Amino acid sequence: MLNILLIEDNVTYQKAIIRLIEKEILFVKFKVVESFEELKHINLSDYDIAICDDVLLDTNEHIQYLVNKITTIILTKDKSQKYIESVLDYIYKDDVNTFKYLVQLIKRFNKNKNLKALVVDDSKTIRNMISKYLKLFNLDVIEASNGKEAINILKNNKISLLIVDIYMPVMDGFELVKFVRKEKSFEELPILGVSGINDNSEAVKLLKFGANDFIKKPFSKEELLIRISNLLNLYDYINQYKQKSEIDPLTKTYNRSILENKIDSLFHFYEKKAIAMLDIDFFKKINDAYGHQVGDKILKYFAFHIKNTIRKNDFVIRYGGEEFLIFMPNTSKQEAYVVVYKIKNTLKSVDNINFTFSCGIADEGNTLAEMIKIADERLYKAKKEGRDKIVIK
Ligand code: GH3
Ligand code: MG
Ligand code: MG
Repeated sequence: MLNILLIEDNVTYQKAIIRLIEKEILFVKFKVVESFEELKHINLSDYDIAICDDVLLDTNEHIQYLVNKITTIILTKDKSQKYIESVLDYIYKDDVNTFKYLVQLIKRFNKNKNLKALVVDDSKTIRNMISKYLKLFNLDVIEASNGKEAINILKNNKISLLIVDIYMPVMDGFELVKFVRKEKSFEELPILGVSGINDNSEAVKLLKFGANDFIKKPFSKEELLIRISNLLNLYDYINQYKQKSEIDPLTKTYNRSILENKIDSLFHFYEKKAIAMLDIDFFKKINDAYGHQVGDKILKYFAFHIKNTIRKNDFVIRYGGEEFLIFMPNTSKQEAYVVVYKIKNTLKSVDNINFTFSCGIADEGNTLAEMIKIADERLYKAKKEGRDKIVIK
């Protein structure tokens, strides 16, 4: 839930802003305040962001009271941007289009709460300034003073945005971007380059190494935030789309495309890993006897039950119609057996129809394809030996 404090006495503006934002953000709550007197009685820490008409809080003291405690967007007719350093942004009331911008800004602010940015710059002053802006924008921020530090942080944190300076001691921005792009593409980590150099060819070089955008010092806060918004919006969009294309609509498990896109690289990342292939027994007979819809219900339950039993780091993939693959990192086949045995032991009937499955497990094989093949052969063996069995040899 996003809690917005709207400090505005004009009812037309109030309504327009609330309507526009409610249309775009599902879980949002507004509190409208119409004077500073009223504002003083509000507990500001109950709110995520304030949208404030600068005529209502006309003195410096009033504005400071607000911006010291909460991220604020100023609504104004005055173009002086007096408080730009301490507020998130200015929205001009004389232009209808800026209200659309306000909605986009709030939307981005809301999504940023789950994201972490890494700011890499050897200048503490620049780092602090960028961090301050990003925090106002609701991003979590970690700082590093060179590429090497950044790589260590990237190893241990889920970072969604990397901001890099070019020239730094120990390891510069070029080296850092090259290193990051060896394993992470844009949809995993967008990169924004920052530099004070007046020579454009340096920026171009960084872009060629894989940075996605570039901003030259000195830059305004507005410019930085807009470029960050653009990168993160694209990043979200691609990931939402990708997620949809990787999920099987019936069982909500991954489909086979994830084997190539993700599991293959994880396979080589983990030294120890196991694969289990599970296939429902005589599923055709179940379909024939009770109908396809009942069959679907069993498939959904089976997938749900597997997901409920396995660990957070395991992956379930719908490998075929009624065949599921579980990829288990840091797991031997004996340990995988325990997990699959638990799945088997706690399996329930669906609409009073009992069903069983057979399973083959492998932790041998030098490639993903090889390990799948071995597990599949064991599954076949389990079927041949009478079904309702788990085979690991
Ligand atoms: P076995 O024990 O040897 O695995 O026998 P089986 O009948 O389970 O295997 P077979 O491969 O002969 O048949 C699989 C059946 O699964 C046939 C197919 O119609 C059914 N099936 C595949 N996808 C779906 C689905 O999405 N929904 C339903 N209801 N059935 C499906
Ligand atoms: Mg089957
Ligand atoms: Mg089958």
